[in-house]
Amino acid sequence: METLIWQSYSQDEVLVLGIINTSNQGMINTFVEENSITFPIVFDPGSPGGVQGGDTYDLYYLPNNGSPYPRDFIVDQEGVLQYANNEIDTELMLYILNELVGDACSDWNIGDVNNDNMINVLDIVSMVNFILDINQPDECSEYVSDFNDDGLINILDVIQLVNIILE
Ligand SMILES: [Ca+2]
Ligand SMILES: [Ca+2]
Repeated sequence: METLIWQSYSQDEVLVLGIINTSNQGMINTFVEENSITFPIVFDPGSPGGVQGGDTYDLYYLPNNGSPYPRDFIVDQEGVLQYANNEIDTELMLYILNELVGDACSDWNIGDVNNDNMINVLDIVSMVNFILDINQPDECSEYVSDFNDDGLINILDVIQLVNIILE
């Protein structure tokens, strides 16, 4: 959770929040320290102060036969619950997160830098402006400009765009 999710996404894309339902600050500190946790931990109001219970815990309770922990949930950008599990399945969580985060540019097409549904000389101009630092690309124009997917926008990408226009 800490390294694979919290540290691998930017914080304006994915927020990891730990909800803890004990009021024992010493226990919280030990857990945070032992697991090197840096994501925010919030207290569950309504917790009687033991190790179970609390308003959020009760609302999101999932019965299982083993430990009462963990409860993992993913809430999407619209506030809709997309994932709920009472065992750790990081691989599935990453898959869902990638689907949710990746969706932002899903209606953009590679090469259509200004997203007007046409690939033409205007897209070349936009791309060259990024390269010359005249304009800064937003996340999606950056994504559709990087033809060879090397994380850079440069002349190699312009050449591929020109080739597409000339085809
Ligand atoms: Ca265009
Ligand atoms: Ca590139």
